[in-house]
This record gives sequence, C-alpha cells and structure tokens, in this order.
Amino acid sequence: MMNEPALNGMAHTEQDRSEPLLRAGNSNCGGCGMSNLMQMLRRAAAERELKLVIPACCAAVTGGSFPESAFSIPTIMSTFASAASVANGDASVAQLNGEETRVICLAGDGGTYDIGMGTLSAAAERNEDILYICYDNEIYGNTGGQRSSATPAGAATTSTLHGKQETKKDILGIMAAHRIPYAASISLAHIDDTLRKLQFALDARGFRFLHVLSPCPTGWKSEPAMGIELVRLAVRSGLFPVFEVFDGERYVLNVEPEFSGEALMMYLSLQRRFRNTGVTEESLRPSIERYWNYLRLMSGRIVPARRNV
Ligand SMILES: Cc1ncc(C[n+]2csc(CCOP(=O)(O)OP(=O)(O)O)c2C)c(N)n1
Ligand code: SF4
Ligand SMILES: [Mg+2]
Repeated sequence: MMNEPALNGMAHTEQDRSEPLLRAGNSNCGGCGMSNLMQMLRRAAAERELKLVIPACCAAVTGGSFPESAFSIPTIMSTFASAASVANGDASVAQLNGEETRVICLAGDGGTYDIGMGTLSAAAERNEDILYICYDNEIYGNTGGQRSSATPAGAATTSTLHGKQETKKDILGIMAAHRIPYAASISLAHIDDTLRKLQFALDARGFRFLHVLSPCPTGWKSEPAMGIELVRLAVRSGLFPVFEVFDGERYVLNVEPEFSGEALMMYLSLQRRFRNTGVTEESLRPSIERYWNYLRLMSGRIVPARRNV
C-alpha cells in the first residue's frame, strides 16, 4: 500500500515502516533537506541503537518542547560550543556500560563551520568514537537566515543583502587535515551512495564526519518540492563534489559530474537568493575547476556511484 520513492520500494505495508527518527508533528518547513536526511538515517541505521546530540539549530527546535518530542530516540540538546564534547562524553559512557549505542552529533553549518569548531576540532584530533553529521543549509536558518562561513559567494542572506563576498569554507578539507578515519560528502539525490556512506559511518570506529548539502526552501528562496532536484543540479554542475576521504589521505571520488553549464544555470535560477547578486555561471566556473583539479590530484581515481537518481 505504501511505496514511497524515498524508501526505494522497501516499505509496502504499515509494518514494513520502522518508526521515523523525526516523527510527524515536528516543526521543520516543508521540503527541508534535514527532514530528508533524518529519513535516510533511519533507513541506514535499521536496528542499530542511536543517540543524538544536537546543538542550537533548526534540528534542535524541530522536536518541540519538553516533555513532548518529535524525536523517537534519546536526544540531548547542547550549546554550540559543547556539542562535540557532549557527544564524546555520551559515547564514552555508552562504551563503559558495554552498550552498542552509536552516538551521532547532528549540527548545522553555523554550529560546525563557525561556533562549534573548537570542540569539533578537538574531538577529531583525539579521534573520539563519534559520528558527526553536518547538515549544511548554508545559513544560520534558525535565527532568520544570516550568513555563515558555509554560505557561498554570491548568495543573498539577511545579513548579506546584496550577496556574500567571501567564498565557502572547505569543511571536508579541514576535517581531512585532522587525519580522521572517515570524512565524506553526501548528496541526498544519490540514495544508494547516501545509505552506503551512512551505514559505513555508523559502523566505523573513531571520528567520522559527514557533510550533507541540505536544501532549505525558506533560506534559499526556492520551491519546497525542488530541494532534491537542486542537490542533483549542484552535483551535475560540479558545484558539490561527492567524495570520501579515508584517514585524511585516501581520496575517492564517487560521482563524476557532467560539469553541465545548463545544470549550473538552473541551480542558480531556481533559488531567489542568487537573484541580482551578480553571481553567474561564468563567475563560478573557475573556482569549480580549481577545486576539481585539486580533488583529482588527491584521488587519482574515480568510482561512480552505483545509482544516480
Ligand atoms: C553561542 C550562541 N550564539 C548564537 C546563538 C543563536 N543561534 C541559535 S540557532 C543559530 C543558527 C544556527 O545555524 P546552523 O548551525 O547553521 O543551523 P540552522 O539553524 O541553519 O539549522 C544561532 C545563531 C546561540 N544559541 N548560541
Ligand atoms: S529554515 Fe531551512 S533548515 Fe530550518 S527547518 Fe526550515 S527549511 Fe529546514
Ligand atoms: Mg545552517
């Protein structure tokens, strides 16, 4: 009876559906990429026992107020600055108790690239046994859509009305430089690749970092139904490379893009945040090429994703 595309034909009856991590009644906007990520995480986790640590961000408020919660698993809300440390403490307690629980720190780009970077870097340097997932909507969404250091150049935000001048930080480069066991980017438009990486990262030991491009219709000024298509366009155009880094040195490129100019134009034109800020396909092309030259140099190898959707 139920055959939702996002579940890849796996859920046919009510009994086939495991309880979602983020239940109905949550306060996320329609079309939020983070909601989609939570659905993928549920599927990838299957029967694994999970705990979440979430610093201030949209994910922190979407569960609702105590004693109610839209989260179906134990969830701790932390300050920005302590998120990775709290997750680290939680993982250590689970280990001391002999539990199999996997602790996930789920944070936005503001909490990751900017405000929580100190403890994130410290936990990565100590190779603590946590999975850190950054859902990157390229703004401080929860406080009204201000720029973060993940906001790309040319995007209008509520604090850069005419478009941000500075370029986006290379978060995977920063995390790979910590020589952590696993760091990877995730495209929600590539379901098999997403599930494979989530499963790998859930089972691996030591510090794992996942970077997820997370459409935000509210901040990106885009249609809610276009979120996954926007991610697909970002991948096709080369704007969002999908790759993995093992131990900070072995780079594996998972999707070879078409570097399609049409995809890049579509990506820009479907989001009003890029309107009238001067950003064009031509202005973005050099930085895309520079980054890809770097990635090719680091990897020397292309592994296509198993299924492009
Ligand atoms: C130290 C500190 N500074 C600022 C805030 C206010 N604040 C709460 S959520 C938020 C935005 C978080 O952005 P991000 O991490 O990208 O998550 P998103 O809201 O986009 O989901 C800010 C600035 C805070 N709670 N604590
Ligand atoms: S503001 Fe953006 S990230 Fe936050 S709930 Fe809405 S769509 Fe999701
Ligand atoms: Mg954000």
